[in-house]
Amino acid sequence: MFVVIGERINTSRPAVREAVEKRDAEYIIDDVKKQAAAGATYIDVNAGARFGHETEDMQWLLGVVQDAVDTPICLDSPDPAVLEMAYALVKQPPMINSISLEGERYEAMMPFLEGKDVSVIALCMDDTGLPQDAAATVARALELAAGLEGIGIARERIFVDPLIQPIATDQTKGLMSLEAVSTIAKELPGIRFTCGLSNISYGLPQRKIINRTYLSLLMGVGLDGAIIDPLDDKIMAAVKTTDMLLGNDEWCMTYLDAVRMKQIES
Ligand code: THG
Repeated sequence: MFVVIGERINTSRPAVREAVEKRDAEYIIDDVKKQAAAGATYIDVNAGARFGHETEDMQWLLGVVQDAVDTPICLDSPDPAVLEMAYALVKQPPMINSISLEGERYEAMMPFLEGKDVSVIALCMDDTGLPQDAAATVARALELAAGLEGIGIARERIFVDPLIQPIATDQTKGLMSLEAVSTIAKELPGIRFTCGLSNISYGLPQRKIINRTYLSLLMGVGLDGAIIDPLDDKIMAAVKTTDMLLGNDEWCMTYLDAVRMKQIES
């Protein structure tokens, strides 16, 4: 089953930021109940946008979200100390978002992750920044997977994030991640993938059609999860339709159920 990581609880979104500032639990509860009902596999929680408040905002959000729904949490922070604090507060095995090859982050994350009952997002980022071609993305994914498998994280629980980059400034960036995902899937059978999509459409109009079309292309080469808005009916329809077309929906049952519930329309 495609892994839908619901992206909405992120303080970079103005409405969430305001709710967190006011400690408006009702707003958050209502939002995550809708995400869970719409089929989120995980609820991503990112409290990074209020500078100096990440730890206390993350603590508060985790309390509110976990009182409202039983959906597992995707803990989203670049700061290993925040992830470690947050890990102690989750009631179910979380997804850890994320580790990368950036030196300090890698060194702090590895001992923390060792022996933990978690899934992990492995960002193909290092101290030189974003990968510049598919070969670099592949090399970084292999290094991250070897490290994580070496500390006992099962391959099926490693979600490689190839780091999608804007097509507007470089027309090769769409193919770059498609090629990377396809190669990594062959090199590491059983590895998983996820990504945030919105970077692909940065700088272009009508971004959502670009995001969901690219999502289908990525699914075609093996993407099996994404950080998306589960309340966006059109992207959820694209996920279900693509999953069916790729042979992952026996008798088209999930597709047909979604049509019957008016979640998918031409
Ligand atoms: N990879 C990983 N984690 C990530 C990202 C990634 N976490 C953060 C981010 N990228 C994914 N999360 C979001 C959350 C909200 C929005 C986008 C990505 C968002 N986007 C529109 C905007 O920017 O204006 C608004 C959409 C809307 O609400 O209508 O809000 O790449 N591992």
